[in-house]
Amino acid sequence: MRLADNIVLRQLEQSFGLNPERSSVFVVGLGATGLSIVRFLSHYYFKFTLIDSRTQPPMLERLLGEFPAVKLITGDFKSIDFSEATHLIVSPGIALDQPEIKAACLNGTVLVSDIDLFALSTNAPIIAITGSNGKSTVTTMLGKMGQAADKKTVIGGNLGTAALDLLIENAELYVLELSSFQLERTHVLNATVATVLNISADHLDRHKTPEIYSLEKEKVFRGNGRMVLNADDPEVVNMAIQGRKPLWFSLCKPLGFHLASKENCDYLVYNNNYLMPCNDLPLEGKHNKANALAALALGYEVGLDLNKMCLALKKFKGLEHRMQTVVKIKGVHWVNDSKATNIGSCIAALNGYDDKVILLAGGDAKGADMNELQLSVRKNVKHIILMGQDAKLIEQALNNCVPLYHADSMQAAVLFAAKIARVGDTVLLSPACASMDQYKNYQQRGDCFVAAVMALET
Ligand code: UMA
Ligand code: ADP
Repeated sequence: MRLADNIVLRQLEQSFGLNPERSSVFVVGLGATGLSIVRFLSHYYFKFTLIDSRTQPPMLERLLGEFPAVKLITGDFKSIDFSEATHLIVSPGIALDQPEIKAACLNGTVLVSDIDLFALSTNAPIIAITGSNGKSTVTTMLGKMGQAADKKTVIGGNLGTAALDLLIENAELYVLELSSFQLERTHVLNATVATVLNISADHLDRHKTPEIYSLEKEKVFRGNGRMVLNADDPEVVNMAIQGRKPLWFSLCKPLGFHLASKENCDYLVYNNNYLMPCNDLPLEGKHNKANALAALALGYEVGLDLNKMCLALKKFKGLEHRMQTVVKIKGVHWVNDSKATNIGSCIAALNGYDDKVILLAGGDAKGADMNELQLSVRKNVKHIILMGQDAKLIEQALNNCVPLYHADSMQAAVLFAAKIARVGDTVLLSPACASMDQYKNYQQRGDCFVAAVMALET
């Protein structure tokens, strides 16, 4: 439920000293998050100034349509006087070490996130999901599970719809996907149940070291809610907090939600209860069994019925751009895994195959150490075709472990892959890199791959 306005206002004052009459709020960033914050602050009649470093921020037109009188400043942060602000609400895309933001915080300006505002506005249960990979898949699985259990379930956050735009009167369950960027600036989440699905290096251009990245993810457990932890990931195991007995999930240990065999068939199991055969999961890959176990554990902690959750899993066919079979042409499988934007997801994809993969990879490596790819590439890949700004970096890291080629466009990469592929091979786009060096986003990159593959048929 959305809390009554007077309660929300009292909580904002108590937690952050935020007050519509006295506070001068700077909202930094006009993307999806910025617009949702504007809607929220306007609802409570706050005084605020909106700032974006871009001259044409993406939500400008919508903002002016909804709030024609809003005070908006665009341009370099250097030219903006942040000293007027009592509070800063900074969008996740903006690094907190920007000199102007850092200076304001050092001078006592209070930093608040959209997730903080969300958490103080509802008393419905919140499931909070983070990790390096699988967040969107598990968030969506839980959305389906909540629906199957007849609960008004609302999903979003990093998944797409900004958290504050999810607030509705009759919500019975919120499922939030949270990124390290969102968590680093969040103070009062206190989720009913939270998880870190796994940790592999990502976003090191922003967080600088793997240790800092991991600490930001761990903030998902702030508060005193239940913890769901991956028993197979040593970094996640270390996140267990004394006095808060975690519920585990595991692919290889008989703990909490896990896998076990019966009559030569693998099952998803909880407490000796064989919930469903793994063969009934429509999703490919071992990592998706881990995702299903995590989703079951999270749903269980908010009281969803196990049988209804299993029914939802049986129907869930997965999200676009994640290990999606595009087509089979002349005995060659073409698979779109454009959402593999870091090393961990690319390795998970490769582990699902034998050694007959032609891998298309590359893009913006975000500061990651690409040496970690070498083992899986050596084991599962027969040719690799590299694209994008960090192609050379990957080439150096792979140290000639497989035949390697460069392509200057997706079309060229697909044409070349088609030329060298043999019956039984899989051509896999799983870039291990972000897409923004060449595309608007991973969806556009995946669409471009699919279009190039489909053009082969004609
Ligand atoms: N930017 C500027 N100047 C500004 C403000 C932003 O250049 O003044 C740039 C940022 O550097 C960034 C881009 O604009 O490159 C978008 O940033 P934003 O904070 O305005 O983004 P939003 O539109 O609010 O979207 C954000 C999340 N984006 C990021 O964290 C970069 C979305 O996740 C999320 O869906 C949305 O809030 C709603 O919660 C996207 C994402 O790429 C999918 N997330 C990363 C990931 O999944 O790896 C973390
Ligand atoms: P996220 O939201 O964390 O980016 P997604 O569910 O969108 O996660 O999947 C992103 C990529 O990670 C895809 O390439 C997908 O195949 C892969 N992936 C999904 N779940 C896992 C997992 N548990 N471990 C490793 N990789 C995974």
